[in-house]
Amino acid sequence: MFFQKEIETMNRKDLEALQLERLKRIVQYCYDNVPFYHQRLTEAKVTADKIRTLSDIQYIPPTTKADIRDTYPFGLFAKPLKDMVRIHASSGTTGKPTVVGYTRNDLDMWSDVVARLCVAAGATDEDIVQISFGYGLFTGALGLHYGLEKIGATVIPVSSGNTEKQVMLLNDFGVTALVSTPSYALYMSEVAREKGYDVDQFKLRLGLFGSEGCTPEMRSQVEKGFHLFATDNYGMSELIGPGVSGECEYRDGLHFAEDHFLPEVVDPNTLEHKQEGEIGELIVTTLTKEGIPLLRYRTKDLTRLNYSPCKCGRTHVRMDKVMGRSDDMLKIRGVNVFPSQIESVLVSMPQIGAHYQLIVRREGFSDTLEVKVELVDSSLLDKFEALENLQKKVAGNLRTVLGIQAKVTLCEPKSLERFQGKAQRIVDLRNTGK
Ligand code: DLL
Repeated sequence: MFFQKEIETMNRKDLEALQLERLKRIVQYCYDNVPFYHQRLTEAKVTADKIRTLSDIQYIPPTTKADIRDTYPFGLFAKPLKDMVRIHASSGTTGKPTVVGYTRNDLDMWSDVVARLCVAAGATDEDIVQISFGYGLFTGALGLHYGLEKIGATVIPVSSGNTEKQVMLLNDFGVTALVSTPSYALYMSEVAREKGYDVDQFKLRLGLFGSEGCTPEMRSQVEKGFHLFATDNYGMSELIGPGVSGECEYRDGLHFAEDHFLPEVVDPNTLEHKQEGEIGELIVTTLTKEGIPLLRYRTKDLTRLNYSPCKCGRTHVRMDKVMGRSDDMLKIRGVNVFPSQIESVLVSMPQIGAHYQLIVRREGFSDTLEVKVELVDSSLLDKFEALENLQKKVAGNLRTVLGIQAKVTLCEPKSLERFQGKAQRIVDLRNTGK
């Protein structure tokens, strides 16, 4: 099923011609309407008419999150506030948020691209969809909300929090599709069982999950939790919110909305283009956005692209599930460690649960990694030998995959923190003196 079949299955030659035309137009638009880009493009001696092929994009200087922050709050807006009909912002852990503005056309485009990914994932106008992302400045809830309304689904805007009530509504309203982070869905399924619900009786069949990474191992835990088909979609507030890419029923990569977002994958250090299939940092140019157009925005997300045709008939390039952020990568005693590698190891071991925490410390001149994970069976806590054996086994499996030794702490079931939005599993205590 398609939402906009003609565009989603357009042959690549026509798609690339459309992208080139839109790329030239957006470069001119940025030059004319955003003083920041006027200066950047002038300095780089790039003009719209110099862009003859899509690969000429490499001459455009990239834009970073710092560029948006430095012009806080509205400095990169290409339209006056009067033309903006919505403002969102990403919270950011430090300092000021990054602020984005949407014109009416932007909201239309946004709901179209979200509608596409929902239909690609299998949602229909028959679905009753609970949105358990937080409504507010975060783009997740309202983004999915309007896309799902556009396809005629029945939207229940519950927002995040109050997990017991979430579960009650899932049950009482016969919800068929759930929108949340995968980690929150997992937590909800635990609460459902704790509260004595018969999850087999739930009508849930589809998960539209996103906003955080999720390994295949974790995904199958989430699917078991609620007996649903879990799909992944990706986006970021600076680019639009959710809607940049999403999985179809074959779940073999996330289809990019390539007529609106032009992806590149580069080496994060040299910015040189990676070959198709090679992992690097995703850079995205918004081809049609009016409110805050971005040229070559550095997402810091690591992935790779696959241009081969998909069984579903969509021609738009697929990106791999995000394997991590370049700034989430932990450098421990000189070794690059991705939290997703740790997750794969932990979640595939039946004796331990799917929630975990990674604590990085500096001891003397050396970095240490502690992996805290919950036991499935708390009676093991009284069996010293079995506990020690399991601990060694987890540490051994981690060492095989990561190449470094980690301290493994086995905790009581349900003792680690649960998250209602993006899970924050890394606690980096280096440079904090703790
Ligand atoms: O998380 C937008 C979104 C909302 C996407 C709901 C999908 C569903 P931000 O809060 O700006 O926007 O965070 C963007 O989250 O750069 C990635 O690091 C991460 N991220 C988003 N989706 C995925 C995903 C929204 N499917 C940042 N897999 C991005 C892995 C994801 N990471």
